[in-house]
Formats: sequence, structure tokens, C-alpha cells
Amino acid sequence: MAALSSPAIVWGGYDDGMTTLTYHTAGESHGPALTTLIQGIPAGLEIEIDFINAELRRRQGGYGRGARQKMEVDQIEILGGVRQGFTTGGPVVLQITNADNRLDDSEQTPPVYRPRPGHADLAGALKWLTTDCRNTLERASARETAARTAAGALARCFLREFEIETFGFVRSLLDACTEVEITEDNLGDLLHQRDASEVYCPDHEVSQRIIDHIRRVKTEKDTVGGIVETHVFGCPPGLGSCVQFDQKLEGTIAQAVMGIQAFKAVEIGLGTGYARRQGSQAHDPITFDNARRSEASLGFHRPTNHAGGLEGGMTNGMPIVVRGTMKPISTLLQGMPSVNLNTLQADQSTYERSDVCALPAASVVMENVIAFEVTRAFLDKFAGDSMHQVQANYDTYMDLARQLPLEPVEGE
Ligand code: EPS
Repeated sequence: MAALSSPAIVWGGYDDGMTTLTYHTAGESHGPALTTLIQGIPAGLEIEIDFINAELRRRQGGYGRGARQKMEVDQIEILGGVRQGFTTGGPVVLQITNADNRLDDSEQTPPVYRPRPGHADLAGALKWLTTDCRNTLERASARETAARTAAGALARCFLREFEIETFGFVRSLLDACTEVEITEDNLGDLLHQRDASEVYCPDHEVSQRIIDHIRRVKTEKDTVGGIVETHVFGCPPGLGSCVQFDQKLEGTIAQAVMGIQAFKAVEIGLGTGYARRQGSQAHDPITFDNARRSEASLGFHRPTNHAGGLEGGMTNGMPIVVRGTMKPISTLLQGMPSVNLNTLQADQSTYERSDVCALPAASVVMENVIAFEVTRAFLDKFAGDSMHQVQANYDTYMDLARQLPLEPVEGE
């Protein structure tokens, strides 16, 4: 029977040859390199290599990291899709070389038979029918987030063309929590304060408390996680969609955040705080200011932003606000009760060189993976093969939106 040629919808794109923006990564923690292949970036986007490398350097940093980061100097090498600094329209391939490349040396990367509770070790070993967790942990390692950070930073080169900016930082660790308010007006100062903080928290006093906690946790041979936050400024309304569950921007952002190693919760805006409020105290009243109609918000504003810039799966003109919770890293110097998969006897979990806390790094990863999702939604709405076409589509839409109502008004 002849197959029907209806275009099947697949996650993150359409199976008809015209993909929306997608990316995938390849590579192991101690393999030769990490790679990402990004498809769907229009032609003519200027790639700011220095900016992407600066984000990679930021991801490598933060108080609490282990010895690995002293060996690696993460930088992208462009293997495809860019010519003379501008995208060609073809798939973009970025590679980050691993200095600590030893995957084929069985003495340097020995089998791991004692899975670490909290890590992918046990589930992966059982999934692939082996007692050696090595293959699983090499791919599950958070080193892979370097490739995703590179893809997200490339997406931010795109977003900047439309004056969309992101800001990611560490909100809290244990009981140290900053109450700093993030607004577009104080963004410059916040960036400065965050970048002056060893733990990427734009609050000097809380940064100090976070560092003290990490230092203490290290002496206890333990690990610690926390909460990171990302704000996205300048999105026009209507990115994402309410018509299908998999096109909702809340959903794609949540998936991207929960896909980051060690993340166990994601919240948008008030998040779980909605459970403690009645409707009148939960929803953000709508105001309109004609003088601000030229802004990306089209002049629609809210005195509060509990919705975190997203309603019904779509941007509403207010900043997107996302919080992610990272669990403590599962490689503990003191080990954890586990089982030797070869003997099936109780044993302590294996210790592999690791970090005490990678929360600052996680704030960089989350900021960049969210940027990628926003870029995809932007390109779904303003699609074009070239930056010229995307810009024209964006301008046309904004122009029309500023002329609302477009039809004769009846009633009310
Ligand atoms: C990781 C263990 C450590 C981390 C690594 C993630 O690596 P190694 O075992 O080589 O010391 O440093 O993160 C990175 C290398 C990175 O670049 O983020 C793990 O087990 O997930």
C-alpha cells in the first residue's frame, strides 16, 4: 500500500525536509572532542567566535570546580556552515577538543563496577546490559554541556540581532539566597556584579556565604547543588504557540532545562509559588502604554511578572523568567552505599575525579540552552532562509501588530 505523504510532526521540527532549528551533540567526557551540529540557522548571521568562547570559559569557571578545568581550554573550532565569519545556511558544526583525551587507554579510564547513587551509572549499565558503567558515565558526564553552551551562545548571536538579551545567575545554594531583583534597567550593573562574583551571583554578601558553604562541603568530602535563574529580555509577544502541546514555549524550555545534567526541577515565573495564591493575587494585571508601543512588548505591560513572560505557551512581551534546581553532584569523595555489579555484594560507590559544586557553571548552561529554545521559537514565527528574510518577517509582523485592530471593531 502506498504511504500517505502527510508531514509527520517530530520533536523540535517537521519531518518534511524543512527542519526548524535543531541541534545535537556527540562526544564523550574523555574522548577526543565534543561536537554539536546545529541545523536551521539562516544564512548571513555573523558568528561572534570571541563571544562563544567567552561563554565556554565562563562555563568552565566558578568556585567549586575540580582539577579537570585546569587542563581544558574550551574553544570552538568551526567545521561547517560558516564562511568568512557568516553562516552559509548549511548545518553549523562546532567542535571543542578535549585535552584530557584518554578514552581508549583502559588503564586511564578503567571499568567502573560500583555505580554512584544519583549518577546515570546503574540505570545505564542495566540499559546496555553490562556491568561496566564507563560508557554510560562518559556520555552522561556534564562535560557534554560545553557543546550545548556553544550551540546556545551561537543562538545568542542570532537573538542579539533582534535586541533579545539573556541573563543567567546563581540564585541560591543551601540557605544562602539572593533577593536581588532582575530588571532590564539594572542589567548592566547586574552583569558587572555577577561577573565579579566567583559563584556568578550578583550579590556580594550572598556570594561570600555561598563560597563559605562550598568550602565547608568540600572539607566534609561532600557535594552541593542549588538554584539558578535565567531572564530573557526583549522577546516580542507570540513566540511559541498554544495550538499543540509540543509547541508551547514553557514546555520546550522545561525540556531543555531538565535535559541539563543533574537538574531535577524547573519553574517558570512564580512556579510552585502559584500553589499558595488565589487567582486575584496570582495573575499579572494587563496595562497598555501607547508611548511604549515601539518597544518589543508593543506597549503591553504588567506591574508584576508572576507568569514569567509566558502565557498559554507563548511569550507575552514581559521578560521570560526560568529557575532550575540542580541536585548535588553524585560523585562523592567519601562514596555512597552501592553494589559491585560483578559480585553483587555491597560496596562503596567508585570515586572519579569530579567537582564539589558546578552550580555557577550550570547557570551558564541554563542561560544558553534557554536562548536556543527562544531562537527556535523565534525562527518558527519569523522563518526565513536568510537573515534578510527573517528581519523582514519580523519587521512586517511588528508593524502589523502596532496597527491593531486590523479589522473593523464590532461590539464592546
Ligand atoms: C564530571 C566529572 C568531572 C567534571 C566534568 C563532569 O570530570 P573529570 O571526571 O574528567 O574530572 O569536571 O565536567 C567537565 C569536564 C566539564 O567540562 O564540565 C562528571 O562526572 O559528570
